[in-house]
Amino acid sequence: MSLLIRTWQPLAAAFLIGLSAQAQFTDDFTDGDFTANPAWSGDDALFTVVPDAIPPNNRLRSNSPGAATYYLSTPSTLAANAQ
Ligand SMILES: [Ca+2]
Repeated sequence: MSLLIRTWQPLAAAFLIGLSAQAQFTDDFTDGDFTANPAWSGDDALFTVVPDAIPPNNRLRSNSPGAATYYLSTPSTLAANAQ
């Protein structure tokens, strides 16, 4: 019986990790615009979207001249469904 549990524990862990990954929100900024689809808000004057080394991907970059506290956020319903 313990052999069966030891065999299935890694599979169960991989399954649960896969489920938790579905609760993550991602944005690849391929449209080059973080103010729409989805709309990110916050200190938007301190951010810009720049081309990534691998087209068509883009990257969100900070324009802050130095160390500071700034943020962007976007609403998501994924967290409400996470377990
Ligand atoms: Ca966008």
